[in-house]
Amino acid sequence: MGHYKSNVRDLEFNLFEVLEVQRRLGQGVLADSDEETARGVLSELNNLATGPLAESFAEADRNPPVYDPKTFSVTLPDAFKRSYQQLWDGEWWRLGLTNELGGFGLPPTVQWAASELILGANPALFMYLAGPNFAMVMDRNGTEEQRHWAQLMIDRAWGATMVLTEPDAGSDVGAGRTKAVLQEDGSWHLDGVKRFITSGDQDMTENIMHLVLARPEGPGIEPKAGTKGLSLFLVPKYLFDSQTGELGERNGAFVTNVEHKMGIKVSTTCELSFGQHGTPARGWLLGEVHDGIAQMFQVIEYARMMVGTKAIATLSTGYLNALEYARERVQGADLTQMLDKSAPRVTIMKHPDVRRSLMLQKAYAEGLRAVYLYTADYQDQLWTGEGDEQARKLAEKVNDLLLPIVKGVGSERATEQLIQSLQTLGGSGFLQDYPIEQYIRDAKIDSLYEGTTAIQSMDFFFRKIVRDKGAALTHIAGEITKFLEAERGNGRLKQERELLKQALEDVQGMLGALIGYLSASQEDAESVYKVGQHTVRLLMSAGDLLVGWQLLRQAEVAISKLDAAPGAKDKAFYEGKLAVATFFANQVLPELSARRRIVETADNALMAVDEAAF
Ligand code: ST9
Ligand code: FAD
Repeated sequence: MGHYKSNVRDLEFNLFEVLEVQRRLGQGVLADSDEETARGVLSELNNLATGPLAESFAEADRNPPVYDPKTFSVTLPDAFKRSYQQLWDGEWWRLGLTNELGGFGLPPTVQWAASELILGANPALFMYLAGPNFAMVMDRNGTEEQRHWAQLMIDRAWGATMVLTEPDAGSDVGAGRTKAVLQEDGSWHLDGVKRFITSGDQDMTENIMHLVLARPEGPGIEPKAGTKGLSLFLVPKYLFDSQTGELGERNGAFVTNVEHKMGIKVSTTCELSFGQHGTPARGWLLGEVHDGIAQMFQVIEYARMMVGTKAIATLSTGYLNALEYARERVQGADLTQMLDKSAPRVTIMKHPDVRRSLMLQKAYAEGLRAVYLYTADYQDQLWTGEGDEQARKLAEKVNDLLLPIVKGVGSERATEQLIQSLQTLGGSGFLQDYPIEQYIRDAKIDSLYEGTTAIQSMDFFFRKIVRDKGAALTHIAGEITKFLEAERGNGRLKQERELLKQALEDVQGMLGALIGYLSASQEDAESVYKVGQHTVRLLMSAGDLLVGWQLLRQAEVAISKLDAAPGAKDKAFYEGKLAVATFFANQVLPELSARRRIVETADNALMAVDEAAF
C-alpha cells in the first residue's frame, strides 16, 4: 500500500448528498456530464492517485532534483517523471479547462474534489501541470496571436510558471524592480532577477512559459509606483514559431539557482534571471494592456484555492494514517483500570486523549474539505453563468471572501493538526517509515506561499469585508442564520445550534470591534495597529465558524440518511458525521467567546514595547 489514504466517500458525500451538484450536470456547459461521469472521474483518478502517483512521493523527497549551474538546467528524479507521465497520458490536465480548450465539461466542485486526490497523493505533480491552466488565463486575456499560443501550449504540453517574487519583493509585490524595455519589433527585453519560482525549470516538458510581472519602460509609458506599475509578460524558455510552436533559440531567461528546502523538494524553487547572461530575455505583453497585477490575480486566485486544497488534502491523509495506526497500536490499560497493573492492554484508540486528538483532526480535515467545496459551489455558479448579473456578482464576491479562509485557515490548521497526526504515532511518527513527517515538511509551505497568513488575513478584512461593505459577509451570515432557524434534524442538534449561534455572534462582535478601531484611526492613526494585531485572529475564528457550520450542515444530512436505516458501512459514516459535528460545536466553538473578549479589549501596549525588550 502506498502512503496516500484518500477519502472518496467523503468527497462524494459533499458533492452528491450535501451540495447536490448533480442538479447542475447535464445542462449548458455541463451538458456532457452527469453524476455517473463525475463519480467515474473520482474513482478513476483515485486509482491513479493511490497507485502510480503516490508511488514516487517519498522517493522524490529522498532524491530531490539536481541542478547543473553550467547548463542552468534541472534534472528531476526518474520515478517522479514516470508519475507525471501517467498523469499527462491520462489527460488529467483537461480537468480544469473550459470546453472550448478541451475540458471534461465538469464544474469546479468536481474539478477541485478530483484535484484533492492528486494534491494528497503527490502535490508537486499538480503544480508541474500548470501549463494548460495558465494557458487558459492567456486565452482569456491575450491577443488573437497569444490565444493561438495558448492552444500551442496545451497541444505541445508545455510547462508554465508564475513569476512575481524578487529578493526585496515578497509580500510586497509592488516593490519589484525587474523591468521590461520595449523593442522596435513590439517585443520586450526583460532585465532583472526573480526568486523562489516554482517549476522554474524541469526536464519533463519541451518548453516553459513564464508569466512574469515587470515594470514596462518605453516611449509614452508613464512609470507608476507599486503593483499598479507592473505589467504581465509572456517569456518562454525557448523562442518558438508563432504558428507551429516549433522551438527556436534559447531565450535569455535562465534558472541560476535552485533552493534547498524543508519539504516539497521535488517541486523546484528557482532563481530566474532575465537578460543577465549575454542573451536577451524576450517577452510579450499579455493582451497589450498594462494591467499586470489584475491579470496575475486571475492566476493567484486559482493558486490560492489550490494551496488551500493541497493543505487540506494532506491533513486528510495524515489523519487517516494516524487513525489506522491508532486502531492497531496496543499500549497501556484502559483508564478505568489504570491502577490494576495486570489489566489487559488496549489499543491507543481507547485512550480518551487519543480520541480527542483524532476527532479534532477529523473535524478540521472534513470540515475544511466542506469549506473548500462550499467555496467551489460559488465557482460553479460563475462557471455555468447561471442566475442574473446580480446573482453572479454576489457569487464572485462570496468566492473572493472565502478564498483567504480556504488558503489561510486551511494551511494553518493543516500544519497544526498534522503535528497531532504525528503525535498519534508516538515516536514512530518521527520516523521516515511513515509518511507524516514528510507531510508536515511538505505542507508547511502552504501558509507561506501565495501570500502568508498575515497577508490572507488583511486581504480578508480590508478588501473582502471593509471594501466590499460587508456584502458577501452579510450573505454568509444570512445563510448561517437560515440554517439556525430551519431547525431540521428531528429536534436533535439543538444545543449545537445554540453554540453555532453564539459563535456567529462572537465573530460579528470581533468584526464590530475591528471596524470600530479602523474608524477611530481617522482621528488617531495608530488605532489601525489594533486592527493589525487581530486580523489573523479574526480570520482563524471565521474559519472555525465556517467549519462548525459546515459540519452541522453535514450532520443534518446524516440524520436524515440514518433515518432511512442504511447499511453498516454507511451507518458508521453518518454516525461519524454526527459525532464530529457535536464534538466541534462543544469543544472548539466556545473558544470564540474568549477570542472575542481579547479583540474587544485590544490596546496598543504591544506596539509601545521597545524593540530592545523583545
Ligand atoms: C507563489 C506561488 O507564491 C506558489 C506556488 C505556485 C504553484 C504554481 C502553479 C499552481 C497552479 C497549478 C495549476 C495546475 C492545474 C492542474 C489541474 C488539473 C489536475 N483578489 O490591495 P492593493 C489586485 S506566487 C484579486 O492596493 P498592494 C487588484 O488588481 C507569489 N485581486 O495591493 C488590486 O487593484 P484594485 C504569490 C487583488 O498594496 C491590486 O492588486 N505572492 C487582490 O499594491 C492592488 O491591490 C503573493 O501572493 C485579491 N485578493 O499590494 C503576494 N488583492 O484594488 C502576497 C489585490 O484596484 N501579497 N488585488 O482592484 C499580497 O497579496 C499583497 O496584499 C499585495 C499588496 C501584493 C496584493
Ligand atoms: P516576507 O514578505 O519578507 O514576509 C516575512 C514575514 O513578515 C511573514 O511572516 C509575513 O507574513 C510578514 N509580513 C510581511 N509583510 C507584512 C505586512 N504588510 N503585514 C503583516 N505581516 C507582514 N513566488 C513567485 O512569484 N512564484 C512562485 O512560483 C513562488 N513559489 C514559491 C515556492 C516556495 C517554496 C517559496 C518558499 C516561495 C515561493 N514564492 C513564489 C514566493 C512566496 O510567494 C513568498 O515567499 C511569499 O509571498 C512571502 O514573501 P517573503 O518570503 O519575501 O516574506
